[in-house]
Amino acid sequence: MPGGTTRECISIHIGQAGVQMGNACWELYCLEHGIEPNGDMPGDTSVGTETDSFNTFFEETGSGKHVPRAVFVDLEPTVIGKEYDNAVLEEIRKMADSATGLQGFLVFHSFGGGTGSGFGSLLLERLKYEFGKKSILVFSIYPSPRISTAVVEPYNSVLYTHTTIEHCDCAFMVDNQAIYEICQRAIGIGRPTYTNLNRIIGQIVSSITASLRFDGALNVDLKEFQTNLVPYPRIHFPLATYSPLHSSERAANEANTVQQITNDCFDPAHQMVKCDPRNGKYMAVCLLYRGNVTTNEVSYAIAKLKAQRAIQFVDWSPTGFKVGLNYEVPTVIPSSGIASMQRAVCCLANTTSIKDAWKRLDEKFDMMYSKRAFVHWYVGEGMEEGEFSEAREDLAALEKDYEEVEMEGDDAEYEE
Ligand SMILES: Nc1nc2c(ncn2[C@@H]2O[C@H](COP(=O)(O)OP(=O)(O)OP(=O)(O)O)[C@@H](O)[C@H]2O)c(=O)[nH]1
Ligand SMILES: [Mg+2]
Repeated sequence: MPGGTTRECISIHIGQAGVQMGNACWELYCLEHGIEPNGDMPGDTSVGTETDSFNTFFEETGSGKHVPRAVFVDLEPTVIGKEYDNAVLEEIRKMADSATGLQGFLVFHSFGGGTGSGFGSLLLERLKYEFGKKSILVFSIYPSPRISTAVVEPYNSVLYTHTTIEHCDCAFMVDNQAIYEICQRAIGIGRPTYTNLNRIIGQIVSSITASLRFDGALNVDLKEFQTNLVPYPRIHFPLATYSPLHSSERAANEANTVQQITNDCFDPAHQMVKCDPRNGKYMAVCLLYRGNVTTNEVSYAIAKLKAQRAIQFVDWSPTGFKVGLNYEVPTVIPSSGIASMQRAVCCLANTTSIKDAWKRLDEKFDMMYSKRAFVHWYVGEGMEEGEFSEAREDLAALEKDYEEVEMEGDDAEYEE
């Protein structure tokens, strides 16, 4: 990386889900870069100069320790975040000040948690205000009724989304139910724990950030995710899909060819959010490969996939797949039960079908809100009831935005 500036990324982990996802991600990053738990990195030949790619995520101290550029925040469930945002922001400012070429922020949280949604939206607002031009990418846990959740999660999710839709540039929803089923079906874990879910999530986050942390053949930076994936500011929730994921036992029977893993990206069983892209239209597709993969294999796999499957794009999309290639072989946490693999792909696709996820959330919100159930708790904390209906209307508008994108180009058929 010539020039001497590092394109730093600061990760912010909020609430229980944000913090626990953070643990899984940083554990994996450390393994990938050969960084020991105490911060030593025997393979670092340039201690003191922060120009290697991994320095985007790790800061080097004077004594040669490698410290994550990350802030972890969790609050007691009853605490109102407002008193703490200055302190947290001060930490973030310090990190930003020590950066030479800050790219932006990666924020991790749950939609449903009080801290994850409440403090999360407060912080995003302040980040956007203070670091306006920097990219903000968010990883949001989407609530699943099957995995212990609080009844008010649909409220928190809708309120959070309304407050933050203008303050983040790109957000990846991670549906706990989808990951839970992947754990059961692909990894063979009967009753997955949060640790199991988080390790899968770690693999995906690692793939998305690999091009920022390693030198690669075809690199993608934070801004590029947005420019490639987000055609309209509000339509910024790409669907992530990952392959391969197998248990260590089953892995031996799987070929995991470039063709196979590429095909898997268009199979709902490998998606991080439950929705059916076959019922929607794609606006953009980004394929991030890592490991033993060649550009020729990728081109061939994509051509064959397109010939065999109807992947429907909106009219105005160039229908090309943006490809990222990283030759570093993927790493897995040894005790995770996830088989190690020679190659993997993470597909980020902006598809209108993700509106199904909003629809499900909105319906749950409506069921409770029609009875005004639990609303008094929020009013008691100083919220106005009007904020509920305002947020819900915004989500209805979001669903409509997706429908309009889907209809664009079909106009001719509907006009008199
Ligand atoms: N994938 C995953 N989901 C989690 C984890 N911990 C909690 N969740 C989900 O997050 C939601 C609850 O939010 P939490 O993150 O626990 O809450 P919080 O942000 O700490 O907020 P409080 O309500 O103030 O405790 C539920 O949907 C949980 O299923 C985790 O480690 N991994
Ligand atoms: Mg909590």
